[in-house]
Amino acid sequence: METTVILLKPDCLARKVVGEVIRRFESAGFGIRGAKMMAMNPEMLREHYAHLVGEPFYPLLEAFMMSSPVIVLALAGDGAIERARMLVGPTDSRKAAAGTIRGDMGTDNRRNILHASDSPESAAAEMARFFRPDELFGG
Ligand code: IDP
Ligand code: MG
Repeated sequence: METTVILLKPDCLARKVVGEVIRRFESAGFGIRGAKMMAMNPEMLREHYAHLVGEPFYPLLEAFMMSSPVIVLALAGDGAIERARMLVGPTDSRKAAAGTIRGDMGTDNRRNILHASDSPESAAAEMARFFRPDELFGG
């Protein structure tokens, strides 16, 4: 069993598709190990999106991610990290296939509904970044 970290972004909450996104993961066999609502701040985002801090679009990304609270999930399953990325689809919602979460619910390459860890290393770092040990169950 592996655990991946999902962030339900402000557009997910604004579009009221939180339940639908969680339903898709549950239907695919994922189990919930941790869940909470939290407000992002610039320091946390600079760490989480360290690979993008120098991009011209970074200020808009930061503003978007702070435009409302997000919901952080730790989801467990066999091959959870890669399987979640498959369910989520590519970064640009406009290029994501129908049937993927971003393809069905996202808007563009910034407003794309959710984040999913992209490797075992980032999943471990994100679990430590967003959850205290006593906020993670099972696994
Ligand atoms: P990912 O979320 O598919 O892993 P990353 O390249 O890690 O994609 O980018 C993180 C987030 O930054 C994206 O989900 C999206 O919200 C935003 N982003 C990425 N590339 C662009 C871009 O070219 N323009 C605007 N926002 C972007
Ligand atoms: Mg990424």
